[in-house]
Amino acid sequence: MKKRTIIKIIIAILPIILNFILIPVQFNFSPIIGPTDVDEIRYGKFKGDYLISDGVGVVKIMDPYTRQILWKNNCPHFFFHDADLLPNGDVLIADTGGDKIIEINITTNKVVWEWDAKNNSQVNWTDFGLKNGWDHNALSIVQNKNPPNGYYTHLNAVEFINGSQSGKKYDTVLVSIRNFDLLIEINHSAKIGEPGYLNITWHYGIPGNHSLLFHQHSPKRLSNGHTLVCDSENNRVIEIDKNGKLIWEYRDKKLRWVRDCDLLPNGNLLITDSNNNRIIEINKTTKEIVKCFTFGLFTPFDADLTSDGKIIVGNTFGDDIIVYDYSSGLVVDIIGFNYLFAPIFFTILAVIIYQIGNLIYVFKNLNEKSIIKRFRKREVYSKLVIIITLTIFIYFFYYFMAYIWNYGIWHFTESFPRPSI
Ligand SMILES: [Ca+2]
Ligand SMILES: [Ca+2]
Repeated sequence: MKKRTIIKIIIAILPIILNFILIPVQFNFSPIIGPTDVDEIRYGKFKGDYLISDGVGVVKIMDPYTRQILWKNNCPHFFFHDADLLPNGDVLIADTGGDKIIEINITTNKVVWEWDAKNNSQVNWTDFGLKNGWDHNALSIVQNKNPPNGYYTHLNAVEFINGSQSGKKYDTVLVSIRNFDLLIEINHSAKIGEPGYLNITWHYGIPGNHSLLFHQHSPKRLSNGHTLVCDSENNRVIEIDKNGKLIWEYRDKKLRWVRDCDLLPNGNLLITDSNNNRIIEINKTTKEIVKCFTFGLFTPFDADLTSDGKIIVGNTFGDDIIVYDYSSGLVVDIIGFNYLFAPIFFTILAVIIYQIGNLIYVFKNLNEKSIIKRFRKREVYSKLVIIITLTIFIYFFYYFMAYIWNYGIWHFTESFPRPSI
């Protein structure tokens, strides 16, 4: 086989090899790994920064402009899903791997409050189930603390609810327990020994009863007291009142695993349609899609509208946070490295290296006169043009990808309506 053919084969295989190397290595270098929930911090000394729940059990606060990590918890578990910054400055975390909700003081990095779904002295599920008339199937789900295939609770969301805003004398946290198909609200104010300590003050759903909820995500308490929740494996978003009555429903057979839904200031809903790799905004009344964001998305978990008019997305399998301009729909920033694009990136890099190698080969062992002579040849210029063009392309890689996607590719690849962008 000719030497050149061997080099060409290596160049073709190199991106694939690099990808295999990159995936484990990026765990050490990437600022974000498998992000789930990403919040813009709205108050306090971290105002404007992002609170990020990384899939590898780290919650961190990042300055989105400098990419500097300003804080991170140092008690990692395998899996965190969701975090909330509390008005007192602590961070509340849905510790999926530990079947717990924990509150961490940012200054001391110590756990200052916790609710443990596995701890009988904090919650007796059998008593709770019997009191609420659960059947044998529901009781057997909550009683099996070590299910053979997976987590006990897989609790996947926590939201702090200020009592004064909801007419209560105490604050609560709204928790989604995915494997129980259950939402609960827990008293967060009462301390150990005080009346009401860790009491479940509200709940919705029955374990195993999929007509109510089926592996839900991201419940939100609305200002009218209703609860908005993604009923993920039923492929719908529902709103229920405090008595558990279904008030509103958005069900579409095109939805695939909805995992986040926010009520926007204009009354529309921002929905993360995870397995369709898209964020949609729908009109709550007509249920029509009015906006759709897709660029670079790879099983996104959560999307929020920020105070400065951006949509920030925790793009779990893309290993990054994608930031869109809300009104134009264009990508304005990507935080982290999206290995979705790595094959393209490394193929181009390999071509550049190959062409540089070629150039070196052409000029090897030539004297000064012959070098000048060789520079007059068209072949040398074409190689230089390729190297310079591709180097510029690599440098502005994400901007080019964003441009190509926003203005072109989706016209051919997408079967969903995209009215506004
Ligand atoms: Ca959150
Ligand atoms: Ca959200």
